[in-house]
Formats: sequence, structure tokens, C-alpha cells
Amino acid sequence: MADYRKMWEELDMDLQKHDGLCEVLPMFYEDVYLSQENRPEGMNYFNFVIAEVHGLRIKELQDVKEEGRKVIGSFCVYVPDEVTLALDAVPVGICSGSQFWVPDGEKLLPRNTCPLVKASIGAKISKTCPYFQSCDMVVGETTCDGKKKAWEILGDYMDVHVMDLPQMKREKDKVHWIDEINTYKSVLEEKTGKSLTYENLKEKINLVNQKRKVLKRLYDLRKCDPVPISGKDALLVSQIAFYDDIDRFMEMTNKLCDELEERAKKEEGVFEKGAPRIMITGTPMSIPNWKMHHIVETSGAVVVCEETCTGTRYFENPVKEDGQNINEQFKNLADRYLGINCACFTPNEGRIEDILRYIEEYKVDAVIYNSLQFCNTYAIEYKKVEAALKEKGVPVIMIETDYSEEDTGQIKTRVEALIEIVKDKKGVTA
Ligand code: BJ8
Repeated sequence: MADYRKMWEELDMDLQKHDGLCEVLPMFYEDVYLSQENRPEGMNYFNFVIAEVHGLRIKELQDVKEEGRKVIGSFCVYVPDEVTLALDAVPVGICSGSQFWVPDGEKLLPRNTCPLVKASIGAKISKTCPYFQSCDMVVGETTCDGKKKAWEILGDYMDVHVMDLPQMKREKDKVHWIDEINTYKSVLEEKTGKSLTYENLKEKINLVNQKRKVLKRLYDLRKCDPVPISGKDALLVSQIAFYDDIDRFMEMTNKLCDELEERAKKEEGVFEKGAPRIMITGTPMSIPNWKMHHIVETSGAVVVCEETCTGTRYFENPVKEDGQNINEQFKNLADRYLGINCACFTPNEGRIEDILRYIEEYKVDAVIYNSLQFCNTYAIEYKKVEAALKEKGVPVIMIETDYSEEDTGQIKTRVEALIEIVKDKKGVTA
């Protein structure tokens, strides 16, 4: 990585502390990613993105800002990137997935708060996340209690706009969400000094749909047996989708998919044909949270799908492109976004339907329900998901964990037991 210290200094980062983070990430990445055998060549681009995660992309964001454009951070897949892009701003997903930031988060939040929330606050107050430091504004949302209250704290440190997400999906909730999208548009218009136009929004709705299509293409290739790409690599691509330059991301992911298609034709996989196929469902996995995938894929199974916000919830269902005016476009946006099935909603039967559908589509042998510690909505929803899976005879375990490595051995034992059940069922020896 080139020397970015001057840029980090200008971003008012704590350089000494940041050095600590820069020291651990490459070793960790090498252990989890570069140790994999038979990786697709196309993953080299994503290796490069990670190597430059606090470098080149941040430099690009500074260049954008110099042009007078704004950088807008968000933490949730309900925030409509289409509106951000249509106002010529650059959206970046900034949920934090590292234990490194948790102790700082705990200085302001109770210990029994979800690690994603603690790490996000910790990343900001420790001044060690150049994405946070680059943002002109962040957009929070009223999903879970932890996040809602965290935005109040974050507001002491930077400009925060909160979108009031309904928690039910009735017609009046949709009307409310359209209104919230409108409010977000007005806030951003003021911030950017630009006005939203029908044409701009049309173009960006199409652009984000194209990005969804590329991710769907990648996920569809994971339906093959043998799987041409590891779950870890697919997760990495999804995570990078949240902050990379969109056009470049689509180009490089399409290239990767071309290669994977060739592999699939030759039945060339990262894992043997017939390897146990695992779906992970639950809370999002932000960079560099690769814990569960690493455990599964070093235990003789492969992750073929994630029903999470760093998985299918991010790209499934395009926004309809037939809106004839901004009102209709907003309605189409609200329809698509309220179609996401997060456990913050009640009832949330759609999530169970999604999970059952993916089990068929991705030929899933077993499910790991992964919930971040202290996330009540996902933890409570487990019972309903478990009952639906039991009825279908699909083995499932629930794992509640955080970003630390302390419980890795324990989790591995449980995952190995699940894989044994699958192997018994499939009659796989070894
Ligand atoms: S749409 S999953 S990104 S809210 S922060 S709810 S883990 S206690 S992240 Fe989420 Fe939007 Fe829903 Fe997806 Fe639980 Fe933690 Fe809350 Fe979390």
C-alpha cells in the first residue's frame, strides 16, 4: 500500500491507533483468505481492494469531495442508495465488523449492546475508520433499539439523519416510508445544493438494479455442485459491494462470474462435488467479520448462500423501472425496500418463505442461524425459523456470537456435529 499517512492526518485520524489496526488486518486476511486453495483468478481484484481498503478507495472519496460532491454513510439496507446517487453523492456502507472497535464503543454504550452497534460507534470515536472520517453525513434508521439510541450518541460527533422505518408492512406504513424517502431527498438536496430530477433518479434506479443483477449472477453460480467459489469469497464480494465504486465493482464481479461459469461447465469447484452445503441466515456480516464462514469452510462444508443483509437481502428484487414521475418512482422504491424481510418487522413471515425458497434453490443441506450477541429481534425470531425448518426436515443450529475469537473452538465443535448429521443423511463417508 502506498503511503497514505498525510491523507489520514488530513482526515483527523488517530494515526497511532490506526497503525494497530493496519498491523492485524493483513495477517488475519492471509490466514482466512489467502490460505484457500484453488481460488478463482478473479478474486485477485478483491484481494487488491482489501489491501487498499483504507488507502486507494479513501483517496477516491477525497477526490470526489474535491469535486464538490458529498459522501454519505449508511448502516442498513433499507436506506435507498438510488436517491443518494441521484443527488450526485456517493453512498458507502459503514457498518463495522471488527472486534478492534468494540472496546471504544463500550466507552459510550452498555456492554450488553450488539457488537455491530458498539463497533460502529467505536470506529467513529476512535477516529480510526477513514470511511467515517470521509462522510459528510451518515443516515441512521429506526430498526432496532440499539441502533436508534446509538444515532443520538453519533449525532454528538457528526451530521446524522435518521430515517423512521416502519416496523409493519401495512398500506399506511408504505405511505409513511414514501414520506421518509421524500424527507431524506429534501435533506440531501440541502446538503448537496442539487435538486432531484426524474431523469437522474431513473438512471440511478437502473444502475443500482444492474448492481443487484451482478450480485444475483454471482449467487446463482453458487447453486452449482461443485460450487465454483467458496462462501468466504462470495461473502467478501458482497461486503465490498457496499463501498466500492459501482461501475468498477460491476465490471470486476462480472469478470469473476465469467470465470466461474467456465469452472462450472468443467465441474471445477473449490470443494468436492457432494460436499455438505450450508446456508447461513441471520444478522449481517460486515468487513472483516468472516468468522462463521471460516469455521464452516475449515470443517469440511461449504457455505452456498447467506440469507442476510450482506447476502440475499441486499440484492434480491429490483426496483420497478416503470415510474412515470418522481412520485411513482418513490412508490416503486418503497415497494422494493419494504419487501426486505428484516427481523425488526412484525410479522415477518416473508423471511421464513425466503429461507425455505433458498433451501430449494441452493440445494441446502443444513442451516446455521447466526445471530450477533444481544440482537433480540433475530434471536427471538429463531423459534419460528427453527419450527419451519424442522417441519421440512432440514437440520438447523443457532449460534449467538460476537466479533471476538474466544468462542471459536466451541462453535467449531457444534458446526462439525451439524456437518456429521448432514454427511450421515447424504451417506457421505470420510
Ligand atoms: S435490515 S438486519 S442492516 S437493521 S444492529 S438489528 S444485529 S441488534 S444490523 Fe440490520 Fe438493517 Fe435489519 Fe439488515 Fe440486530 Fe445489531 Fe440491531 Fe442489527
